[in-house]
Amino acid sequence: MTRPYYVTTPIYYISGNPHIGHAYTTVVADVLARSARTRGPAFMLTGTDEHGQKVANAAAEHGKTPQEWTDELVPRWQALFAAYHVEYDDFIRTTQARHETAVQAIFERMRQNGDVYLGTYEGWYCVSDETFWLESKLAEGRCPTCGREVQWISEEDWFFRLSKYRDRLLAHYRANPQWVRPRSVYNEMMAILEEGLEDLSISRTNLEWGIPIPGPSAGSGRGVIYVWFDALLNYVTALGWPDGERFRTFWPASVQLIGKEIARFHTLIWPSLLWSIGEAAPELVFAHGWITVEGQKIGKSLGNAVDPFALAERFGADSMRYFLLREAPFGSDFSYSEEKIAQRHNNDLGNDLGNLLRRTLTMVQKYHSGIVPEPGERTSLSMRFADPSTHLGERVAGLVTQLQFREALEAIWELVTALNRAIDERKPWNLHKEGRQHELAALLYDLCQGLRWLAILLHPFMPERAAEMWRQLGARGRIEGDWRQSLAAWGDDGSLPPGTAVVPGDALFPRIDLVSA
Ligand code: ME8
Repeated sequence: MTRPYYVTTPIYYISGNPHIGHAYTTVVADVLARSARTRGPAFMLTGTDEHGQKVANAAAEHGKTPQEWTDELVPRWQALFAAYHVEYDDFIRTTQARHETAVQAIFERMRQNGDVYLGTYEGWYCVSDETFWLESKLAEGRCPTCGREVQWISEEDWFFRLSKYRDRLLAHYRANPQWVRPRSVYNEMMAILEEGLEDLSISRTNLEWGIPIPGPSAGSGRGVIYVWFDALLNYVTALGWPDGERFRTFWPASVQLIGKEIARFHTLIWPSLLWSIGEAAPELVFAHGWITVEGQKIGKSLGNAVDPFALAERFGADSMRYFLLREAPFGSDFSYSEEKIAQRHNNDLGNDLGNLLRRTLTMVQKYHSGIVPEPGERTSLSMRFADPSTHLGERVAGLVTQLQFREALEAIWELVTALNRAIDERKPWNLHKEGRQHELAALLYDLCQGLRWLAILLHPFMPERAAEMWRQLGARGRIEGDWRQSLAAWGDDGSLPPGTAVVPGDALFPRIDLVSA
């Protein structure tokens, strides 16, 4: 049996409206989860990071209490993910009791095992990134990550003994060179490790919006737990750490997706926190690149946020999902523009895929009374795509598991191209004219089976449009079923048998003209 699969996204700060970057990571996680569900149990987690100075400031600017503010904004994130056809298994809010109680228990356990101790912190703090910085790391006196001003903080704080875990981290990195990807991020983290690690301040004295420090000072206004300590733990509190059934089933995570700017937290601090409570590190942390506009990372505070709802509305959520996964090798930065999205939508999706379905169904109607014909002899298409040694389903599953989404879509497009070519070369209209009914029927059967395969293979990427393909083909049963069964053979698995009536409908990807739009 396949090991249960667990994929997470970062939990997002709700200091403003969500943007396309938030949709991006969450869509990628959804593709992984949907793909994993075709093989066995899978669990996808996303959510919101609601504590900290940054969220407290945003609430204050809007004349709200932080709780009012977050309660108001959380539905926007949930609506965003629904608008992008994301089906998460759980959505964690760090203000939920299940999270706060577990975080306090973990803090307490670490205080007992000596990994958490009281000390004095003096240094710089970036509110926007909720990050402590050493003077030597500042860039011309500003935050080296976001370039904003930093604040001088001097307070008595609780510390986590991060330095203690340096050797174990080094050993873990050396023994598992694939545990942080891509390689550039792995190398960057190794360089930090080789320099050495300082203990981490994990409380904030002058902040009220957070999880109270447990123990003797609890509730006495003597400070809250540092937002990153609180936030990182969401990945296990959501599963019911320490003894929830989900935790026992799904931990350690198969893949934790993050943007590269938060790699340090997830690949140095996070495993150390886990080890401190006797848990295993995740199998893989993948730090992906940024969506940029004119070379700048898209982000609310940089003022170049594009409205992700408007984009899904305009191009269709599945076309956006396709664009996000197809545009660049996963891991790299890529720039966003409406022209590029429109091109992918019109060319790859409209011309290649949408027309293939439309042409095929029109011919099945015209030449075969709208009924899927009987298969002919074994054909070159089935040999090319369904042979065990070159099986397209296996290749795609392998590429998705490796997070090579662009390559997986390119592999799927080999089938799209081959089916289009079969139509262009074999010219069904001539076969019909020449009365070669048997050949014509065999070709139409092949095209229908090819499209059945495409709907199944594309389902994790474009769930709604793939389901519409499935519907128009007249296919029965579950499109999201076990690939080993549904793609076992080129021919029929019972979902699209000869005699099925096809149900042609509207164009899958109606053309979008940017100028007149
Ligand atoms: O960092 N391109 O939250 P956040 C690609 N709360 N992905 C992007 C992106 C862009 N331009 N902008 C944002 C936080 N993202 C913390 C995380 S986790 C325990 C706590 C995505 O709201 C990307 O996944 O700033 C990035 O890491 C995340 O949103 C940051 O979201």
